[in-house]
Parts: sequence; C-alpha cells; structure tokens
Amino acid sequence: MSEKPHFVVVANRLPVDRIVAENGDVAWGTSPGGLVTALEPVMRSQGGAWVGWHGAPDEEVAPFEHDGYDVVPVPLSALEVEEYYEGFSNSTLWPLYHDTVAFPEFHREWWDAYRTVNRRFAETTAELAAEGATVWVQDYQLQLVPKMLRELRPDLRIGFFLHIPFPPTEIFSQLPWRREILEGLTGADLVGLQVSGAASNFLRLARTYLGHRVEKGAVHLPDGRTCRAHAYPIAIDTQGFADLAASPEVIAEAEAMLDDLGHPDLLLLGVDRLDYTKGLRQRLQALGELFAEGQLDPSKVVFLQVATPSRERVEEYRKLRDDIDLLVGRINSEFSGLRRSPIVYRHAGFPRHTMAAMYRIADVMVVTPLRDGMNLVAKEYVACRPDDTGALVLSEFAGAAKELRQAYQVNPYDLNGMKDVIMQAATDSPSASRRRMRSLKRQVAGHTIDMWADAFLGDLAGPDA
Ligand code: GDG
Repeated sequence: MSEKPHFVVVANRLPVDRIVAENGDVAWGTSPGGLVTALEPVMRSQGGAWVGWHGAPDEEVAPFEHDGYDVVPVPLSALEVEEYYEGFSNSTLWPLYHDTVAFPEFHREWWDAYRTVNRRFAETTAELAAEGATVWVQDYQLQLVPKMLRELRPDLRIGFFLHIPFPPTEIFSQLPWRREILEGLTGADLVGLQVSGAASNFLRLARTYLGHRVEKGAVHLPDGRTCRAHAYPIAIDTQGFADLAASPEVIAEAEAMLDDLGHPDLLLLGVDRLDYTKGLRQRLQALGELFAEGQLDPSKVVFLQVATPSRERVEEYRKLRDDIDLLVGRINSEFSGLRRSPIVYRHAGFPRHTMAAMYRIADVMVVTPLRDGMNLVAKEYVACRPDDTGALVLSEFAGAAKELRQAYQVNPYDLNGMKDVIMQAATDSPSASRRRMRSLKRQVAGHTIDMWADAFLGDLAGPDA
C-alpha cells in the first residue's frame, strides 16, 4: 500500500467477498447489501481506504488494493462473530432500533465483545489514517468508534452515518448501555441519520442522558467541541440503474423471465433481505387473502418474491425462513393450477442485472417494511422503470416514504388497508398511475448517491456548530 490515506471508511464489513475458484485461486468480488451498494461508488471516486471485517472468522488477511482503493481487513474470532456481530449488533441493537418488532436480548458478555471489537476498529483506523484525515464511520455495529478514535487521534475529522432508524426515547431507554452508546456517537463531529425524526431522537437523548446542551441541531460538549446531527437521506446510483435496466442484455433477460413466468396479466414483485423488519409475513398474508377472495386471479397474477439469505445463524432469522416457507407453501397449495403457482418465491441472491430485469417487468413493486431506515429497493425500482408505467406500494414506516410521497403508501400493520392499496396500485387508471410514477422518477433522479456523499462530506469538512 502507498502513502497513508486521507479518506477512510470504517464499516463492519468490507465491500468485498472472497471467491475461491475451483483450482483454489482466490479473488475478491463486490458483496451485495444496502451499505455497500451506497458506498462503493463513493469509494471508487474518492479513493482512500476501507477498514472492515472480511467475513471469515479466526483469520488474518493482509491489506490489499481493490478497484482503486485500499482494503484493510480487521480480524474477528469466531466467538466475537457470535457475541459482537450476531449477538449485540443483530440480536440487541437491530431489533431495538427497529421498533422492537422482535424482542431485543440484553447480555453483558455481548456488550463486552461489542466494546472490544469497536476498540480494535478504532485502533486499526488510528494507525492507518494520515494526519488530519477524514474518517467516515458507518452504522450501528460501530457506534463506540467515534469516541475511541478521537481519544487516540484528536487531529482527525470524524463523521458517523447510521443506516438504520434511531429510536425514540421510550425504546432507546431500555438499553442498559445507553449512556456509553451516546458518548460513543458524540465523539463524531457530525452524525448523519436517514430522516430528521431520527436526528431529533438522537439530540433529545444526548440531552437527556449525557446532560449536554443541545442547540440548533448540535450537541455542545463540555470540552468545547460540538457534535452536529442532521438527516442525509441515502440515495442510489440512479443513472447507473437506469442504464443497466435499459441495456440490451437486461431487456433480453427480462423477456426470458416473462416467458418463464408464463406472461401473467399482472406481475407483483418483492425484493428484500430475509429480515423480520421487512414485513414479509404481513405482505404474504395480504396477498394470500386477495387470492382467496378472488380480487387477484391466481391463474393470471404472479407475485414474485426474492428473499436474499441473511444472518442465517441468528435464531430469529431461521424461524422467519420457516414461517415464510410455510406461508408461501400454504397459499400455493391452495391456489396453484397444475401448471403454475401464484407465488414464485426464491430464497437466494441474484446478480444486479437480474434484479434490474425484475424491476423492469414488475407492474407493482411491493415494499412493506414494518420499520426501515431508508429502503433502497424502492428507489431502485423507480430508477429501473423504462417509462412512466409501474406502481410502487410503499410502507409509511420506511425512511423512503418521506421522499417518495407519490408512492401508494400503506400501513403494513393494517391488513385491510394494505389489501385496498395493493388493489388500487394494480387497477388505477393509467393516467393516475403515470402521474405518480413521473413524480417518483423526478425525486429519484434529483437525489443521487454522489449528492448524498457530497452533502455529508461537505458538511463534515465545513465549520462546526
Ligand atoms: C440497510 C438499511 C437502508 C438485495 N438482494 C440482492 C441485492 N440486494 C440489494 C438491493 C439494495 C440492497 O441490497 C438492500 O438495501 P435496502 O435499503 O433495501 O435494505 P438493507 O439491506 O436492510 O439496508 C436500509 C440501507 O442500509 C442503506 O442505507 O436503506 O434501511 O436497513 O441495494 O438491490 N443485490 C444483489 N443481489 C441480491 O440478491 N445484487
């Protein structure tokens, strides 16, 4: 690796996965997921270094270069993966920050592991970064890093972005380590959140539990520093998705997909990581009822659901997988013809061009999370529409609902309401639905991932509050 980097991204996971060829050769390919989709283009244009775990426990990997930037792996032991990652990050913080739609578990040894691993990330970054460098820490797994890093390297400019919701006082207060988390975050010069409500939650909590003065969107710390908090709704590479979806290869793939699906009169689509926050149970129940009542004709309508495997070692996710298998099986066993089923369900990941092909052919995109920081899938669907056709059904509990006002918005807890809105999206007049899609397209075209990164990094470089 060359000289010390002036820009460093720190995230739990590296943006690359190891691919081992049949002959044993090792290569690194870009890994899927919301955070990576968002930050990869920023990294490619900015250069610098990305600090993160490489995905294999109990293994040290030397730093290497990828796509024009440095990749700096942080090792985790198998026990740390269990306690820091699957435990505190994904079984405590994840459900707590998502409205406790699943029960958060509190275990002291998980917290200890969280602290240990956060310290390792902070130390690795402190050794790596150039004098006065900008460091951008990502997401809920690393909330202690800003403070730890500042203690080691007061010369750095430190930003933090939370990709998931930041909960209100009533929920956050459950956390036995609430003070430490807030102290960790206020180590940053700027905390970015997806929506303004999350920024207010954070500021209010900093005042309540740290006793600091909070004024004009910033926490004023006793040492004279400030930590600003502001909403930066994350976006996508809009043009990249539009170009991909309009490419001859994707158009051909979309046609072949329609052939395989038997050219239904109406194609509904869901694309999610298999996660209990995404509202899959409710979505399937609503669609099952629409098939049962004959509002949707199971011989002419297909609901294609892609659920990308996720956190498969966490118990709650295993249970979810079984529940969804059962729900899909039950609906299909009741309403399938001999030749085809109304629900086509794949528990698998697909290459990005295949996702683009799916977005291209879906008449109605159904995005119904119970709580979601933003939801990029909703934006990607809009970007991939070849014209002003198509309809987006979107939960009001996704951060994206604040921007995509013209989507067909639903409360996923209200089954009847959701059924009505899905039907409205499926049957609206072409002029009404085009009007909505045009407005959505304007929104998605006018807010891109570069603008998101520029806005955050511009504010981070700018004057303190
Ligand atoms: C978190 C927050 C926030 C999914 N399956 C495949 C695949 N994907 C891509 C999608 C999309 C991304 O992964 C998923 O992003 P989401 O935003 O929908 O959801 P989370 O993974 O929960 O992301 C979320 C996000 O961070 C960014 O801040 O919006 O609220 O929860 O880009 O296209 N990509 C490929 N194959 C798949 O099978 N290639």
